[in-house]
Amino acid sequence: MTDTAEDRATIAPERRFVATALPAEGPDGPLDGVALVTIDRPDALNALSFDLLDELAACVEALDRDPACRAIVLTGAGTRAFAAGADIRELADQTPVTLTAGDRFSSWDRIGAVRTPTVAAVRGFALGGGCELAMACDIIVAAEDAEFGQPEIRLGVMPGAGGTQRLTRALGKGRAMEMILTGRSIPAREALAGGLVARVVPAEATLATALELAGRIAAQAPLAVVAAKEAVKAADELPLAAGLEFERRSFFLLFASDDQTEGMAAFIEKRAPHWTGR
Ligand code: CO8
Repeated sequence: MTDTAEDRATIAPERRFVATALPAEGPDGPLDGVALVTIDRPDALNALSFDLLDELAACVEALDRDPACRAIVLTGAGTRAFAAGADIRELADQTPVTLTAGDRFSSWDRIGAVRTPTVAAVRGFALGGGCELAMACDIIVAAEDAEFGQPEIRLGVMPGAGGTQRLTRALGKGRAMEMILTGRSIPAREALAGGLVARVVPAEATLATALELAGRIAAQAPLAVVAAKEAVKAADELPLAAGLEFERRSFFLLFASDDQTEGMAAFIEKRAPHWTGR
């Protein structure tokens, strides 16, 4: 019998492909509120097997439930790849029936539903499912040697975990079409110019930069961070008028929080705010 996504999450298989640290270790010691999640399959360029994705989804969901975690950095082990795509050996034997009955793509929905801000630290290849995973994160920090692409067309298929939608939203139709229809990947600088990534840094500085960025997010008022992330995400889904309405309601709601009172009082009293997340 095929186990469901829920079973797989609750049974919590032993960690095989994903390592988690909370708090993450920064250059100057532990980073309060920041978790580091590392995809650890470097011998296959961190290719995303179904089991790996289930494990990743279970990890980020557990962190999302943990109040001690206020930002998540996702990276790939080694220096060569964030992730070189879905596991082609595993995909090769699939049929429409196994893909439908197995419901293994539900892990993508679980990863995309995380409320805690996520920062992808990308070195090397972010291809196919790897590019889709980076794009499912809120912010991408790319190494100068990073390469983003959707090469599925060269395998006789097409992106299946968000590539046609998120790349188009990030880079516009023309560039997304070119990349998806030819399989051409783009270097980090081109991804930066197009707005796909937020920062390009020297390769050795990638993880430290992502952790530092996550640390700055983790230091903000927690409720405001979650509400702001939700509103920015809504910009992809809603027409402008509905998005503006959603933003305004979220803004008004934050005036019920202790952190709004504290943040504004701290500004007026010229002191640092102390957030309680209430
Ligand atoms: N799947 C499985 N194994 C892989 C993958 C992959 N995607 N990528 C690399 N590997 C393995 C190689 O087979 C090799 O293993 P071994 O040493 O046992 O032969 C090892 O990693 C090292 O790779 P290479 O020897 O190929 O390294 P190179 O430096 O020569 O080349 C490349 C690096 C260019 C990145 C090359 O490995 C490559 O082209 N990889 C495949 C890239 C690709 O096509 N990605 C898209 C995959 S399809 C996809 O992502 C669909 C997503 C759909 C949704 C997700 C569903 C789960």
